[in-house]
Amino acid sequence: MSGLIARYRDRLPVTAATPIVTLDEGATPLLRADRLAAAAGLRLGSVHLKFEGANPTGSFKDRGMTLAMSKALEEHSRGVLCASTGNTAASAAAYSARAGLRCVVFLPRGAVAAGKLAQAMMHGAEIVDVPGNFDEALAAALAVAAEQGFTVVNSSNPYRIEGQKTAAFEVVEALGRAPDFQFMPVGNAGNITAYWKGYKELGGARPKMMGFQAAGAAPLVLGHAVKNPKTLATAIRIGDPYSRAGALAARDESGGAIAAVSDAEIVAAYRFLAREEGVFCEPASAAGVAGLLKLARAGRKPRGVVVCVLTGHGLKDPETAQKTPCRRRTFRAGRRFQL
Ligand code: AN7
Repeated sequence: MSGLIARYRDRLPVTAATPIVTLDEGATPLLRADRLAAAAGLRLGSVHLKFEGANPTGSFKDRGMTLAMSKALEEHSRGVLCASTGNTAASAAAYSARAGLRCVVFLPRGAVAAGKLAQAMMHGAEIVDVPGNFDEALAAALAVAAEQGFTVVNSSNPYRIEGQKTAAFEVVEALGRAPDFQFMPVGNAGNITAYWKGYKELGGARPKMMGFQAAGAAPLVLGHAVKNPKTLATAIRIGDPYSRAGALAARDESGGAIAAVSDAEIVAAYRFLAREEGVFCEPASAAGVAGLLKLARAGRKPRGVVVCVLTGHGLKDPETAQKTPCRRRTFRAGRRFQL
């Protein structure tokens, strides 16, 4: 049996009776990123990218979804439900297709990238358009699920966090030690909570957890919810994170920080990774790298081994990608073409 439940069975809440729903998620690349290291003024070999876009549906959500869906089947759930900025919906749709469970996704209208919506549709999820933002969609989803007995597969589901903590195990296996710093985006704050749980369970050294929110959607930086969150990084356009407490604990217990980066900084990091490292992630995923470059520019360079988590694949959001400047010409037959 493949997949991360098989690999980490002894550290996950499964039994012989749990039917495993898997798409062989996890085991994603940890890539050395020397051009990024150079751009940040850090030692070559010290910066690595955990490319979660290599998961089966193109995001880290698959780590939590394999476990959440397996437990939903074990518990004879009627169906699963989530609110989503897109990636949770895409992952829930794929895993519920495999499980044979009904899947309902509450989506903030007009705020989900095209690739993610396409995935949810293809995998047969039922889509509920919410005229409002993600926070409103999540409140609606939680209320409907509680009333009608559906399993919520947002990161309020503890199995999501359990599955996602395995990414920390993989980072430590690949490096042979824990990194000194981990940079990552923060939206609903489940993932930073999960990584921190994973590092703590391993015992030993732990990284300082460096979380980055988009400046227009930075409730954890401001210390209060944001009513109308705004950012081009739609995955993290979240004003009232569910796992706020987990994120603040990760920050404080690790001696890390949660800070904001502007959309311009996110886009610059997103393009840099694609052009200089050959790694195409979605805009939200570049927030951690944007944070690393911003701190380095301010003379606050992290010392030691750095891991940046790239949470989702760039193909998720073709609209943003296609706004990137590109040298493009028309070929005319019969005319000389100068390279
Ligand atoms: C690419 O899919 O919230 O801090 O509904 O898709 O654990 O929320 C996605 C979040 C980072 C933030 N990067 O992670 C959803 C959703 C990408 C994401 C995050 C998301 P959390």
